[in-house]
Amino acid sequence: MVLRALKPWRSSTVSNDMAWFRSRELRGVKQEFLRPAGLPPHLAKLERTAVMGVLNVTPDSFSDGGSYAQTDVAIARGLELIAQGADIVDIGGESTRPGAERVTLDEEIARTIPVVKALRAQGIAVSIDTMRAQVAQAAIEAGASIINDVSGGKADADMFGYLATIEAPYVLMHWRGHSTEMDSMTDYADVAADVRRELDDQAFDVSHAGVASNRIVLDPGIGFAKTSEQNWSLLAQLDTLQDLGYPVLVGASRKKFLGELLASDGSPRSVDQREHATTALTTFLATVKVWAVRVHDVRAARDAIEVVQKLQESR
Ligand code: PMM
Repeated sequence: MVLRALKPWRSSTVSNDMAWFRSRELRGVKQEFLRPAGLPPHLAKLERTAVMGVLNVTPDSFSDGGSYAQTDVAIARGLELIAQGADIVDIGGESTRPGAERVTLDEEIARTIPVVKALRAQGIAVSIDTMRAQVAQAAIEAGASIINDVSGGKADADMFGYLATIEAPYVLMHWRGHSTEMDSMTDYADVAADVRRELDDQAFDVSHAGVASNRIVLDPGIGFAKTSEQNWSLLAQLDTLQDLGYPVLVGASRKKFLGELLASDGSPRSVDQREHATTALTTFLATVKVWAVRVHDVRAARDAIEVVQKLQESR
């Protein structure tokens, strides 16, 4: 109760003062590279933007839905992502594309956990893309290293309590509601400021639940309760979010706003023809030093990141 009453003071005074201070530095392109605590050793040493390869073990995700729905095919795809340069394989068992219905807990566990186990057995760093505390727990017990929660703790009241019992990094994404309703939740006074405030509030709540704040990664939630223009505004003002001082992850790969940008004859560019635009965004994101990008084509992302790194070292 008392903390709730204190929250507006904390958000508007401390954060905003820090934001003013840090954004002056940022405008001079002096963004620090930040990564979360609790990563496996090889990722804790990485001095560049990490590549999280998408592995949706679902029949209906917008880009790769159906391709890896069988366990053995999903495992083979995870190995392929690593061979192509992924640092982390992000395993999801529930589609979050607009309009998607929820899967049951049992189904989500049946889809994801065998894949987590098999990839861990090969020494691969795995994140679990889930909104459910019970799936997060099953995945951690099977060897997952990172929890990636697109609901930022809003879909399951048990998530923050569970997180307080483990040490893994937590990707806290901006989210306003489930896939069936999110397209009607796009009212913002100022999208960058509003997303920043809503994420800051969730980060405060998860810290208050007992999760060390240095384990938290923030994600603007590209495509979740946002119009295309709002996605562009958010990306263009990513420093507003980075100002909060947390590592940032962005998942923009092949999303609809890219298809709409590249539309011809009134039709959005098809999902499989959005790769160059995705890579252009990865180049931008590596330049502003986000901790990680979540992508489908990991080789293209790694190449873009190598180029940015070389340019930075060659100054
Ligand atoms: N997007 C999707 C799924 N999981 N996780 C994070 N952290 N950030 C995202 O933007 C994100 C995500 C939906 O995209 P997909 O259908 O390609 O997996």
